[in-house]
Amino acid sequence: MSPVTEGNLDASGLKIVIVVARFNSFITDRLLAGALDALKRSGAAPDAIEIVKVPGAWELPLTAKTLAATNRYAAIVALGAVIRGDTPHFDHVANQASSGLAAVALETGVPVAFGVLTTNTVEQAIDRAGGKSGNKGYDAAITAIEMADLLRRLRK
Ligand code: INI
Repeated sequence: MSPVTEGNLDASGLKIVIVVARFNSFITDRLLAGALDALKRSGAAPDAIEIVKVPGAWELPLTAKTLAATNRYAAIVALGAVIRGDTPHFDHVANQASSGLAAVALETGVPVAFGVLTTNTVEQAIDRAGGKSGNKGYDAAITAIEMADLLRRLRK
């Protein structure tokens, strides 16, 4: 049997920072609640979780990069809600957030979980922020915990 390495879901001892956009806060507040619920259920100590708020999803990558550079965090959870309007603005913000956050993880080696909703409608966002399609903030936080532990194991 070949050896398999994977991260576990124990957040005890992990310092995690959540960066959350205020834009569409009626959605991102729910994503934040989901992320905090996941971290607490996974054993994170309350004082091991930090929250940083930014104006919108556009600001997430630079903020995540700044936080990653401090070397204080095992993982970053990025939360936002980009909802399509009638202009191409959506595409610019959504692309900046997704490609920027991916770049931060690759450039810094700190895992960045992508909890940014990019939806066509408000209803789709509500469904994914604690509605019928779950809570993507919760899911992102679980992924952050697993990746933090996986990278710790791989670097040993
Ligand atoms: N920011 C979001 O987080 N979601 C959006 O849907 C959104 N739209 O559609 O405009 C949005 N725009 C603001 C953007 O993130 C920046 O904060 C702003 O452009 C200033 O840099």
